[in-house]
Amino acid sequence: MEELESLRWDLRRDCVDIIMAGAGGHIGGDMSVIDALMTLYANHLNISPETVDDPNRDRFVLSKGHAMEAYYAVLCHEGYLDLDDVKARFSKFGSPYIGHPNNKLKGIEMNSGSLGHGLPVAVGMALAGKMDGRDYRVYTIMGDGELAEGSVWEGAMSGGNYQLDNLCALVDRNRLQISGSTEDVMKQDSQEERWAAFGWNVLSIPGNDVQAIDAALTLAAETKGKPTVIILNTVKGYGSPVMEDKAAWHHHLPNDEEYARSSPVSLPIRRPSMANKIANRKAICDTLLEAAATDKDIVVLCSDSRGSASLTPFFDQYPQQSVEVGIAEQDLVSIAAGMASCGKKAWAASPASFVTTRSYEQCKVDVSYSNTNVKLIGISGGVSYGALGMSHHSAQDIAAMSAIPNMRVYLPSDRFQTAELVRALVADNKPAYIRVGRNPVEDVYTEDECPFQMDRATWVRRGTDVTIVATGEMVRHAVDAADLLAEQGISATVLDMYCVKPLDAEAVIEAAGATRAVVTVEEHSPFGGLGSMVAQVVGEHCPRPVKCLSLPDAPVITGTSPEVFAHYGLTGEGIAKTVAEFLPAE
Ligand SMILES: Cc1ncc(C[n+]2csc(CCOP(=O)(O)OP(=O)(O)O)c2C)c(N)n1
Repeated sequence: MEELESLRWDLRRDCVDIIMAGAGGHIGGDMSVIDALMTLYANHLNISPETVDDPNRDRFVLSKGHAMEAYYAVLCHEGYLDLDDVKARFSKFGSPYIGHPNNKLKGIEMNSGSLGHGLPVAVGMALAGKMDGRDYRVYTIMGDGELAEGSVWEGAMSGGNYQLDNLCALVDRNRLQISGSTEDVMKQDSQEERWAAFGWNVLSIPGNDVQAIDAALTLAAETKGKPTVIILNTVKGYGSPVMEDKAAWHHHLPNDEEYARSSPVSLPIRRPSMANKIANRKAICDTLLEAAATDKDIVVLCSDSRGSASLTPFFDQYPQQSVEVGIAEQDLVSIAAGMASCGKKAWAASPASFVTTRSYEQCKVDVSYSNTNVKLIGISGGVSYGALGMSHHSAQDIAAMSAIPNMRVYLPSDRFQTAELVRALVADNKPAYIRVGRNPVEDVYTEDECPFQMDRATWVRRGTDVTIVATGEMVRHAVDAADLLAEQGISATVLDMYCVKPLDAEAVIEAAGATRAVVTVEEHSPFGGLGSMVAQVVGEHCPRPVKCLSLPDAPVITGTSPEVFAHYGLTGEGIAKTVAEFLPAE
């Protein structure tokens, strides 16, 4: 136990160094949970790097997957991974060390990152163990904000129902989530009563006290006839005077001074550069603020996502027209639909990956089929979450949302077009999905010159050799490609197809008809998106060779958006190269 008392500080230092080396991480939640992770691995899990395939091994699922840097520190200490290698490659281009659990790495059982999955997965593992007569135990750790996800309580229900005494859930009750205190965002008290009502054995302990954690885990293993939940009453950012109990440290890269106060080890600091550009999500907030000044029916809903959606100013200025639902994307969409059915103009914002596929049934039935006036804002779309990995990328959203009847799908290219689009959508009363990226983007248009017609593509360039149809952030790259092609004597049309659905087929037919080939560019999987839709139109109305540039049908390589785009040829240069190679001779 004495050894663990000193180890927990070493692990914290490793964790901070991993974050510094990778230029970012979920440092606050790493610090609150690391004592439990360490104690679990050191004293309770019957696994080792040599037994990762043993069918009798204990299983662990990190449900609050964003605490990955803490998990890396523990896995390295336990010999599954090499600390120097993790530090050298965490979050870097092409690295397997992403910001969430990746089960291609030794010792990691399951991928996670989308909150609310760990407990039901752990229930499945525990059930399988019972069926096979094995005596392994299953553990999962969740965040307290995460408990707003309904799927957690579906898991709690089945764990209690099946009396899974081989199952132990731990809740990192640090009382903070992204947008502030859990009790302000979506009340969680009393955790003890909630779990007990689901038939669980409940232990509530000081969650940064190694002895208490160790004793509770022993008690859980001795408890028969029901699963155990350990409520770890922790402090977010525990151990560092600059971080403790501060929501702003949820995801943060310490500056030099903060770093010196967080950890004694010094490392060169790599910070992401922020060019002087504006993210499209900011344009959404500005335009909604403008519209809400005269329209009290506009309501904005967020799922612990108001900061990432740049919608905090709206919540501050119009608290009566703002609704926080906590980390509960399905609830978000259904509540928005219910409000819209009572006359509100509901704008619901959440990461694109979650508001589309996690809430798909709600988008389909409550929004589209019921024809409610809900505008779904998918933020941080495509690969803009970078090294946070596949769980956070939305590479299927265009296909998924377009397949729903009565759902329109828009990907504006820059801030000026975003503002025009939002103004047009405020004025209508039909469902729509708008996807924007996370990062600042270069302008395609100007304040004075942003030609915009609802549901009509914008002709950014008119050419005679090739038609490039692009959407969202890819439009800027398509324009750059057209400029490069012009230097080679190739004349390109660029269509900004911000309206993927309804697709402006007329523009596609006109452009394709005047050129020899069509190239589509999108930040999406190769199937069911812009490329598929354009190819359908071209094939039917004016057959021409079509080349579709997209992300691959495979896990996307780790990297920042620019690195990923460059790797897959989704840049001005890459697109120009493809066009030059692909364009048939005259
Ligand atoms: C389904 C889903 N929705 C949203 C997110 C984005 N997200 C990542 S961490 C986080 C806050 C988590 O808060 P909490 O569970 O309290 O974790 P902790 O404070 O311990 O870090 C959110 C909203 C996500 N990863 N998954």
